[in-house]
Amino acid sequence: MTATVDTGTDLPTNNTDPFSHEVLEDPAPLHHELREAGPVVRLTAYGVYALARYEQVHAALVDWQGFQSAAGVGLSNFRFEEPWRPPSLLLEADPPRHDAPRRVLQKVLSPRSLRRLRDQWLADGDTLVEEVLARGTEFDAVPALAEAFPLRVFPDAVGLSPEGRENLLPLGDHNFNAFGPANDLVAKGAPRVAELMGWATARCQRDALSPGGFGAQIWSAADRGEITTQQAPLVTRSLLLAGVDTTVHGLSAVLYAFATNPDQWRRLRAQPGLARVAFDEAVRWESPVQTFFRTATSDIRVGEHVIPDGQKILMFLGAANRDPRRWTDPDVFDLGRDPSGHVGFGMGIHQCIGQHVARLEAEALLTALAKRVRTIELAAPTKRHHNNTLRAWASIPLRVGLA
Ligand code: HEM
Ligand code: OVM
Repeated sequence: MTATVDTGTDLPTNNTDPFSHEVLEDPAPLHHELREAGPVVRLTAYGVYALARYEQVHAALVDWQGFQSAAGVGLSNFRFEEPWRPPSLLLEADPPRHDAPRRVLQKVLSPRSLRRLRDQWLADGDTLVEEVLARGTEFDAVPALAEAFPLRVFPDAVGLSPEGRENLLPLGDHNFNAFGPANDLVAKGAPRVAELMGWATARCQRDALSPGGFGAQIWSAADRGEITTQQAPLVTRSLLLAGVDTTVHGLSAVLYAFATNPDQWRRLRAQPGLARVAFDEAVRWESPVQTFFRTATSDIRVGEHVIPDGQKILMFLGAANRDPRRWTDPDVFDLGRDPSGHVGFGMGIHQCIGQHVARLEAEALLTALAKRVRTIELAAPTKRHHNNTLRAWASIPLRVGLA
């Protein structure tokens, strides 16, 4: 027995690079190793700490006082490094600065505020599915559905002007790469950063946003004094950076899940009201946002170890969402389970503010598909798209049988 605190001398270590192409292709083996190694693991490749078990990931997400976001939720530590862009007023802020932008965006994206979009989005789902099926019963679900649907409904809902919308996916892809290390994926996006961020910043100004949309509502909140007019474009920017690629890969995930689990597709068709549960189960199962970092605000105890003040902690949301300590048969996509409590949208004060938007998109697309399509199967091998943060698809070739 001793009163001295263990400073981590017997901390388990892992020297795998979680952002290597091998891990991005299939993160499951690393996730398993990290969960089994202990409640906290040192990642020697980057000199950071890692949490991969559900209990510790959840605990870190809800402890914003101990695990801060304002030093950046990527590998870069804003205490020492200049952020590559002005930080997000939501994602990369701690209370009290987080509070006002959060309140404003929460209201703009609330289930109540989304009700006026519902009928239109459901109709848009039907239209898109008709258009795709009119071209044939074999198609790549990534461009044809997972990209096409969010791009059809979301930019209009924001009130984004038409020019430059093709920038949204490359911009989001780079933004999510930039939370990782400066590897080849970041280098690939670098040549267009200034152009893409310049475009986004211009599109977030008051006069560029059409009346009634999410963007205009953010500006109205500024007029009411709920945030400053300097903050309005940055809050709007969060929609453009966080609102497209996430739903594209969330929809890809649920479509892949159904293509590879025909019994679950039959179940959805018998009970289309399961569309939202199905989407949440897919977000648990695939975790389209795989990781985010936090920074320790003091020496923080995790299990029998201490993470020193200022250290970066990588939270593996995808590993937590398949932790057998928390989930029965975690690798099984099952509409019969209750996926609530998954950390695929985060947890606590930063929990995804766009989750109702994402669920409405999924509901619209899945119910439209369930009406017209009796069977879904893979028609050719799938291809992953590698991103430092997103679990993403490049291609999901499908063959469907019509109802
Ligand atoms: C926050 C995932 C869709 C906007 C988050 C967080 C996660 C997440 C894990 C927590 C970040 C943290 O704790 O540091 C997802 C997934 C989505 C999705 C998996 C789709 C399946 C969206 C959409 C929007 C959006 C559609 C915008 C309309 C945001 C914003 C934050 C956030 C602004 C920061 C909130 C804050 O820090 O208070 N999201 N997201 N997300 N999400 Fe989402
Ligand atoms: C933001 C932002 C950007 C990317 C992701 C995100 C998942 C938020 O700029 O607020 O949440």
